[in-house]
Amino acid sequence: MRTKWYKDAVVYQIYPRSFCDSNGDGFGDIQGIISKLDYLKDLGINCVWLSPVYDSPQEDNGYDISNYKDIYPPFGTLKDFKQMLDEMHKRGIRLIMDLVVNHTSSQHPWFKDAISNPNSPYRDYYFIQKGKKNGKRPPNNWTSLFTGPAWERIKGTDDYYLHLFAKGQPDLNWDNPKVREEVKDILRFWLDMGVDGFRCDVITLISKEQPMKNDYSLFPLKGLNQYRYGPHLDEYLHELYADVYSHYDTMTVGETVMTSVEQGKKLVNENEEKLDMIFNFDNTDVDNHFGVKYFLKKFKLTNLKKVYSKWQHALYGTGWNSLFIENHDQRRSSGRFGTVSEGPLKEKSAKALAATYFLMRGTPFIYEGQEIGMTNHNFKSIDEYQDIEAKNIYNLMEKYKILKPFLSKAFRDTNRDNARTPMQWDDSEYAGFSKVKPWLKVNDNYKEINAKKAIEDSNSLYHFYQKLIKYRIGNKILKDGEYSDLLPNNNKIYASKMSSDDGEILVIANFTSKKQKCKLLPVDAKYKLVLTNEDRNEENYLYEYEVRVYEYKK
Ligand code: TEU
Repeated sequence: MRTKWYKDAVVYQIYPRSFCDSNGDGFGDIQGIISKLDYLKDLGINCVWLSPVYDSPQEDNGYDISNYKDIYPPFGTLKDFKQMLDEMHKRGIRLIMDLVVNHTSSQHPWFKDAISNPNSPYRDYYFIQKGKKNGKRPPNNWTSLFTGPAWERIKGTDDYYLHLFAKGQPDLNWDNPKVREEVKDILRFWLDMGVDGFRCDVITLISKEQPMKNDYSLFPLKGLNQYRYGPHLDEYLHELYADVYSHYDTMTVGETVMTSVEQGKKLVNENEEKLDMIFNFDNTDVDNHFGVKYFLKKFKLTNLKKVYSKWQHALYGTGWNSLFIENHDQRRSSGRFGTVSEGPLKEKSAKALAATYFLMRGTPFIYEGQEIGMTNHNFKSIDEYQDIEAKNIYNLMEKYKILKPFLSKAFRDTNRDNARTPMQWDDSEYAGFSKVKPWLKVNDNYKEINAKKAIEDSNSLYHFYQKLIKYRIGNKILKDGEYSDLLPNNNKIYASKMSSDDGEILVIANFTSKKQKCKLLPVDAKYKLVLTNEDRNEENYLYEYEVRVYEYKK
């Protein structure tokens, strides 16, 4: 039944409100996605991860769901959705949806009933507790991942409800078996329609230690240790697998924030039947302190190598990796991870990064616009931001002005709207995303950076990705091979080897804007050069940001 097709997948993430607007309301939609499926087919990907399109008040851009079995009208209808799914399948593209079930929207009928009716059967779907001091204080000191207390008082009562994210995102109580049955019912609804799997939002937070106690640690995110890998997490994930996933040919990828490698190993161990792979954020945390994105630190290539090695070795032979450098919560990779975001080496450096993260054991993911080198947006004022997290941080800086000097740069560089600006399709007004002013400002550089231009230029990053994808899909050495870091202490050159019974693949990349001598060069004559971003070739040197991919087939 389960073919593990995901091991030969390259996944493209669509953030639907920013991808393509077909009906001229400035907001992306499903028909817009359908109109771009040939673009995706040409790029070569064979799976799409679609960020949430369910009905939602959109307080957190759809990560707050009010009806799990319907579509938010500005995106289209269920009929549009089915048409999109069919059109994808016709093109050999699978579809995984975003599953957001750590919390619902506060507009979900369950929650509305739970807070308005003291005898509601839905009260136990959530965490609703009496406040302390006759309701003046919340039940404990936990804080929200979006800043401020994690408890909100229910109007007119002494009760509070838990929300680890926004106020409009009350957490579901997974200890209630009825909640788990509801989730299974949602999963079956979409799988029976033909959907191929799920990206499971903050799935490692679903089990909360009981009772939920005050957290006296120094870490600013209070409560974290009581829910980041809660006591029943393994059990609940296996239950979903046994009751639902095992009956379909699915793929699941769990978003696992602040997860250790030991925990990761347990989550994706193929014998334990929970998740097929996870997104851990060790790679995107290499340029911050303590996993907090606002505490920026200088990037070092050796730190990134350590993360790659750690996860590649940990999961070898037992579980599968996800490989990614961008998503809708991260800033753009252009200018990050040792690359440059401007000037003549911009695309070349992006190609070097692309080849390094793609050619390991795992399923590669590409976030919309990454393939054409879209960049962070230099927003000029807070009015230009839309993201709830960005606004909350901004308000925090306004309230505590003392934080401003520390946080301003991090706020500008790391806020999530950087990745959410409309997809740049061409050089017409609004970048071909829409005919009218979009919901979020288009990046000013759309005339230079857009898909049309990228397709026309045979040397573009887009065409490099096309080659990489083609090379990756079905490649047995990458699928079964073991990773090794050939230069772990070198801060300028990245060099890795994948080896399996079928052969070897070497990736050697210069991560500086200067020519570098490389002791691994020239490579043995048994290796054939299969991909590079450089026309020139020097025996012992790599040109600036040059990457070479060599293959030896046994
Ligand atoms: O994000 C999980 C998460 O922990 C976020 O706080 C993320 O780490 C942060 O935004 C980085 O700045 C998921 C979704 O991907 C995100 O879009 C949602 O806002 C969040 O869950 C709540 O559903």
